[in-house]
Amino acid sequence: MANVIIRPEWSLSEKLITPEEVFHNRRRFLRDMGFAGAWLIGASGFAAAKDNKKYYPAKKNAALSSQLPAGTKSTPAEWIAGYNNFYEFTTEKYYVKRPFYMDKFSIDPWKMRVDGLCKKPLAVDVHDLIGDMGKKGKIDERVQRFRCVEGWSMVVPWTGFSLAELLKMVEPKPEAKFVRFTTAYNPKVMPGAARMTNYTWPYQEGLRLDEAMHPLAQVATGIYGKPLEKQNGAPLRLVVPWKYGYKSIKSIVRIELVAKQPKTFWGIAIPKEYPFESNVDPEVPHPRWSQATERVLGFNNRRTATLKYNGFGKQVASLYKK
Ligand SMILES: Nc1nc2c(c(=O)[nH]1)N[C@H]1C(S)=C(S)[C@@H](COP(=O)(O)O)O[C@H]1N2
Ligand SMILES: [Mo]
Repeated sequence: MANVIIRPEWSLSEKLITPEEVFHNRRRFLRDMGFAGAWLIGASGFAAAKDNKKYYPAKKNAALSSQLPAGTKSTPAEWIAGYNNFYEFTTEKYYVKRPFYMDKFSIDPWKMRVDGLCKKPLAVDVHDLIGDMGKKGKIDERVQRFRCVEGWSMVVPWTGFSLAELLKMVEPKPEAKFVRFTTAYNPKVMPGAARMTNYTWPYQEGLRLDEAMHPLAQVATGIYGKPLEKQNGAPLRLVVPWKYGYKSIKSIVRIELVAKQPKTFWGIAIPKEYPFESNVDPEVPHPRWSQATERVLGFNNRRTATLKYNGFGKQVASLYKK
């Protein structure tokens, strides 16, 4: 994001079609698996992850979906699975998905803590948590235009549950005013994080508590009617559809209720360009480019007007009344 390369449109599609797989070294894979196991506790996930398949595809939630012109199709799945921002692995969007990166990144089991200023802190294997939410009927699908600060978007069917459902479980204390999110960090299997030492790892993000409690703030566990792909932030990530994509932190290991506004990965790196709030707003240009329009990827990169709050003004504008 700090070094955006604008490619000619033809190179986008050409690179997607050309398979550029790098064969991974099996011995190294096994060694790193052992390491990955060390930072994850708990082992109940294996059965649960398999059982959870029954929750996909989930029932559609029209009220929490983007209002798109009738007949709008989702961006072809190869795009969201093949053009990714996940700096822990690489800044090369087309390469994140490669087995070279993804095979060493193990997501089952996956321990996550929800703690801080709350009455009932939680430490769970997320596969158990997903099963729990599924059983309670809290998992739904929301088709939303996902807007990156770089000026592109994709129409994505996200499956998951409202973050509010999870936060209610831990009972936030009155002192809790913000929520901090943290991505897994393991330089052994994250060559980007290992190499780019100028950034402050792990990746972290934050929301105000009232934003986090809005039903549109989603914990996504699936995409295109299936469990999430690793490159999209499996096993569980945030999707905050009225904010720029970098707020939607991937592969979360900790959610913490806090009193003060937390620091964020991009806020630390380039504070002037990535403010904490970061609501989608066509009238507020990024310091280095306009935010008035976006290219909807997967449809000849058609340029479309960007909408305030990414089209969710009716639902969220009241959060920002002064
Ligand atoms: N941990 C982590 N989360 C992240 C990022 C990242 O580099 N690391 N990139 C962000 C950005 S800039 C965007 S646009 C989205 C991209 O999500 P996608 O690859 O699923 O489209 O993830 C966000 N979450
Ligand atoms: Mo982004």
